[in-house]
Parts: sequence; C-alpha cells; structure tokens
Amino acid sequence: MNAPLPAAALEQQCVNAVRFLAVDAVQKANSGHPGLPLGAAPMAYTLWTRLMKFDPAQPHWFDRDRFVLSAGHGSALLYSLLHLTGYDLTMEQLQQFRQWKSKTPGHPERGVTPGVEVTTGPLGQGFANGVGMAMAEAHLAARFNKQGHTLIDHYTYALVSDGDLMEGVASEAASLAGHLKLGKLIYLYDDNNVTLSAGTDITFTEDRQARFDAYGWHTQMVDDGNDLAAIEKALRAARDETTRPSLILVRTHLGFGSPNKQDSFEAHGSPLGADEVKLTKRQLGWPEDQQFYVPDDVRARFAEVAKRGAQSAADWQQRYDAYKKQFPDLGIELDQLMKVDGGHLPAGWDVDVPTFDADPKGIATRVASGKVMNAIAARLPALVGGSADLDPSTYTALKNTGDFEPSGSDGLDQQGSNGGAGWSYAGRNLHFGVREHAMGAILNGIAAHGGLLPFGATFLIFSDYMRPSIRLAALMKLQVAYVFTHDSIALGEDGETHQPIEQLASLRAIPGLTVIRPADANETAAAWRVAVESRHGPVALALTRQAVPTLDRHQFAPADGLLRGAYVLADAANGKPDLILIASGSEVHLIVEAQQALLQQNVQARIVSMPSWELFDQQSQDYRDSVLPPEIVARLAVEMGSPQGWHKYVGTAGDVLGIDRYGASAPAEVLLREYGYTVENVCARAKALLRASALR
Ligand SMILES: Cc1ncc(C[n+]2csc(CCOP(=O)(O)OP(=O)(O)O)c2C)c(N)n1
Repeated sequence: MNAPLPAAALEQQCVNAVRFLAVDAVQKANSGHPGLPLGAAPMAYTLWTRLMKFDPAQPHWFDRDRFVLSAGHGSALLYSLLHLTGYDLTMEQLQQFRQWKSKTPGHPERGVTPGVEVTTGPLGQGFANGVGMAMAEAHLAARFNKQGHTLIDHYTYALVSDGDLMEGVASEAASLAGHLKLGKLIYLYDDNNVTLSAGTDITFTEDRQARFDAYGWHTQMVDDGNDLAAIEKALRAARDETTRPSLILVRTHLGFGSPNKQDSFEAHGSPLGADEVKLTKRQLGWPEDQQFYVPDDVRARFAEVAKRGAQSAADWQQRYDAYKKQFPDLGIELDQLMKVDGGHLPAGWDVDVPTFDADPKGIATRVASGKVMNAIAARLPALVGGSADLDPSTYTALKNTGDFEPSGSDGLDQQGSNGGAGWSYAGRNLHFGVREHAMGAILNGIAAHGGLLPFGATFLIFSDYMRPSIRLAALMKLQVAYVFTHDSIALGEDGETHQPIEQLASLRAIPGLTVIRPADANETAAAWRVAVESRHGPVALALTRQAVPTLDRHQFAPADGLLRGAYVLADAANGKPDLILIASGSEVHLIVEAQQALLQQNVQARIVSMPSWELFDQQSQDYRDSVLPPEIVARLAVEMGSPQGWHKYVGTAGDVLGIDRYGASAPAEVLLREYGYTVENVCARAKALLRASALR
C-alpha cells in the first residue's frame, strides 16, 4: 500500500480520474467530446465533492441539489462523476459509452441514466430547464417550509457553455430568472473561447459578464479554471447571494492538457486519437498506458462524498418525519405532491370537474378550459402555470391562487396580477412574459424537478416558438400541459401571421406528444382529464377563440368518448352510413349540421368526433374498426388546418377538407365562407366522394 497522498495531490488525482474516464470513454467509442471534460473537470469536481448535496443510492431524493449539464455534448464528464460518486453506473457502462442500449448515451438522457435530471444536447435548453427547477424549488419552499422546519432547501446548479449562452432560449430564461431573483440558481460557465467550429472571436464577443449583470444576476470571474480553491470560493459566494441568480465565469481551456489540441476546436467533438490521449495523460501526470484507471485512494475519496450524501438524505428524512408530526395536513399534501408525477393524484381531484349544459350558442373551448382549470385547481394543488403574456386571451389564470413573483414587489405595477393571494413564490400563477421558448423549457424544468404539474399557454401559432422544448418534453416523457388557443383561421381579423395552418400537423408529428382538439365545453373537460392523468408525456390542447355550441349529450354520444381519441357522435339515421364525416374541434359542429343537410338529400352519414389521433391510435383494432368500419371507404375529414396526415384515417378513397395555404385577415364568417367551411361545401364534397366511390 502506498503512503497516503497529500490532500492537494489527491484532489488533482481525482480531477484527473474524472478527466480520463471521460477521455477513455470517448476514445473507446471512437466518438464523442473530450474537450469539455478536460477543461471543466476541476469545476465539476469541486461542485460535486465540496458543495453539492445528493445521495447516489437515492437519485430521486426530493431535497437533493439539482445539477444540469446544459452543454450535453460533455456527457462523458457527467458519466464519470456519476460513476465515481457511486450512482448505479458501472465501469462497464462507461466502457459502453454511446453504444446500443447502454446507460451512457451520446447525450445525457433523463430516465436512462440514474442521476441525470434532464435530457440535454440541444444547447440552451438545459440552461432554461434549470430556471424551471429553481422556480419549482422556490415555490414549494414558500408553500411548505415553516419556521424551524426548512424542508425544501436545495440549489439548482448547471454547467453551461458558450453555445448555451449564445442560444436565444437562454437569454429569455436568464432575463426571467434575474427578474424573479432566483437566488438559489447557480451556473458555472465554461468560458473557454472555443465552440464546435471556431474560436468565439468570430461570433461571440459581447461582454458576457456585463450582459448577465444587466439581467440582474450576480456574476463572478474565476481566472484559472484549474484553481479548485478559487472555484469553491466563488461557489460559496454565489450561495451567500440569496436574491440574485449567479453566473460564475470560469476561464478554462478546451481540451486542457492535450499538447496538440488544447484550445482548438479539434478538441471539441472528436476523439483525441490514441497517441494524443497518451501525450495528454503524460502531460497531466496520469499513467499513460492505463485505460479507465481509478486509483484506490481516488475511489476512497469519492466514497466519502457518497457517505456524506447518504447522511444528508437520512437527516432530511428525520426532519421530514418531525415536520409531518407537527403539520400533519401539510405533510399529507407534500407527500402527495412528491409523488404526483409518478401518477399519484389526490383522491377526488376530479369531483369538481364541471358538466356543461347543452347550449346552441355555447362558449369558446378556451373559456371552457379556464372554467375547468379553476374548478380543479383547489383539489389539485400541484397544478401551476401561466402564459406567455396572454392570460386575458388564453383564460389560464388560476383565480385567487396568487402570483409567482418575488415578495416585496408590492410597490410595482400589479396590472395583470391574478389577485387575491398576493405576490410571492407561493403564487401558483406563473408569468412568463413574452418568452414562449423559455416557457417551454422552464415547464420542462418544473416537471423534471418533481412535485408539480405545470401548464403553459399561448396561441397555437406560437407553439412554433417553443417546439424544441415541446419535443424534449415528449422525449423525456414529462407531464406538461400546453394550452394553445386561437386554434384556427376562425380567429379572424388578426390575419395570416396569427392563423395556425400547419401547427396541428406539426405537433402531431412529435412522437409522444398527445394533441387534443376538443369540440365543445364537455370535451374540453374530458381533455383536461387526459392532461392531468397523463403518465407518458406532454399533452397539448388546441382550443377555439370563438364560441362553439355545447352539444346536447342526450342527443349525441357522451363527451368522454374523447378519452378514446375518436368516437361516433351520431350514427346515420338508418344505422347504415353511406359515408363518414370526421372532424375535430370547432369543425365538429359543421359536420353535425352537414349530417342533417345530407339526410335531407337522402344521404346517410355517420359523424365522428376525432379530437385526438394519438389517443385513437392507442385503442384496439376492434374499437377503431367500430368507429371507422373498413367497409365504409367514403370518408371526409374536416379540419381547419393542413390536410397532412388525415389520409391515415380517410384512406386513399377519402377526402380532406383542409387548408394548404395561409390564412387571411378578415372577419371569421368571411374566412369560413372563402375557405369552404360551410355546410353547403361539406355536403358538396361529401356527395362528390360518394359519386367517385360509385365509379370505382
Ligand atoms: C441547438 C444546438 N445547435 C447546435 C448544436 C451542435 N453543437 C454541439 S456543441 C456546439 C458548440 C460547442 O461550443 P461550446 O458550447 O463552447 O462547447 P465546447 O466547445 O466548449 O465544448 C454545437 C454548435 C447543438 N448541440 N445544439
């Protein structure tokens, strides 16, 4: 046994172990990014071993500090840390980096690797996810911590890179985080002046520190990214700063230690090469002929960290038990919240879901949605969210549940506040400002944090602005609800810039996202049920601006048919349909009228409400055939949007009344007429279909 190393030398060994596990993994895979781990290992090591609170044996411990590797291309760094600190990530897994079905995929993936909080890789997203996590922490702390019982008390850390800071989503999120004074958000910026293809000199020369100062962040600079003491000092100062998020600009070298590649973009995204790996190891005093080498004293040092983490988690459990004794009701609520994203909804959460009376005039589905949300909010304390500056239009304010704003802002202009319960982090109404993309990514962060069911709202057209985050929500299987209103050209005078055409089709193209376009108020209530009960990913509701009739459910099939994605709203009068009319949302009312008009012309039509393709596709073949019998090939789909995809349901013999050009600025009635959304045109298209099928 060798004599123990002096502390500083041991720490250097630990940093090198982190570095070279990553470098060896990349080299073995012959694919990956060695540059970031070599440069950023010291700051990551310092954070993970000297400050962060986590228990590798319980990756989901609720009060753990959250860590986001926003620069997800540096995944090998994270895997090294997870392995060394004792998460369930074996050396074999490190050796399987980037291989089929390994737990070490190319970029970090939530749900694949224990300890990975969010999927990162698309730059900027992780930055904004962290803001969501810090908001969730601040919110839950405000709701549950009591004098002498600080139960929710963790930091959100991230490692962010040049690419992260260049992306717009990070700017949006940084601006909001500064406004919200999220003091427990601490980011280490790997300030290495090099990106994938170039030095930052040719693209990124603003004063980053001044920029973040202007956002209201607390900023510090560490000149030497290898100086563990300086990094630790800055991290501690960041923690002492309680009313501003922190950015620590750490000057590092991409590919640190590589004699021929350091500071060059060649170190960014390709293996160094076997010879260069050896040279780098030699340069940093690491055994050059060993791969995946971890000295015993390094293992022992990391084991201490794990032990400390286990102790923190055990202490927390004791404090939680004491809390539950003293505050039994809050304890039950928190117990339930901590499990809510695992599918544990409070018993009776839905008893107040309203039923809407039949009404030919009806209400807009956005209005119905607002009523449903407000009805369920009291029994669903996990529900939080807001809009990107569109509350008066999206009807998503949760009345009298407070506004999520820093307390002490009382002197400010409180227009737009939802009133009733004041401004504090305990408020359940989140105000995102006009920042759709950050809203999407923040919702992901809140959902990934756990304990809350977040929703976000904007016009359907602007879902495009948040699409990258929606995709990641689906990829991560996060439970997020999107409320997208103004869902068709029927929004009218705002014109083609605001009228969604391809948005439904493009959202439906996202695997794992459930898109629901309810036809009336009662279908909207059922749609919210799907959103709240969803376990496998996000749900997007597409809602009307204009009033739509509330169908008489004595005359038509019950609205809970929505739960199966599509259902026969009313069959042909004689039970033997000549054709099937299918529609979603507001167009359902058009086919309801068309069915009657066709009957006058001796055409027997079945009408099908099809609010959700994804839900329908999950049904049994028998059920699907019962709604769309294969022998009835004359089928007309009616939807005010791109026809793309509808042929899956109408078949090659069917037709789609869709829109494959942009909208226009005019009153809704004019647009509906001009675009052919009239009873006459639906009937004409239906009869043309029948004629064509007779000729077959
Ligand atoms: C949204 C997005 N655009 C592009 C990429 C491809 N990409 C991966 S890393 C990178 C830039 C790397 O520069 P930096 O963030 O400074 O990381 P470093 O080179 O320091 O590792 C790019 C463009 C990406 N991952 N995400």
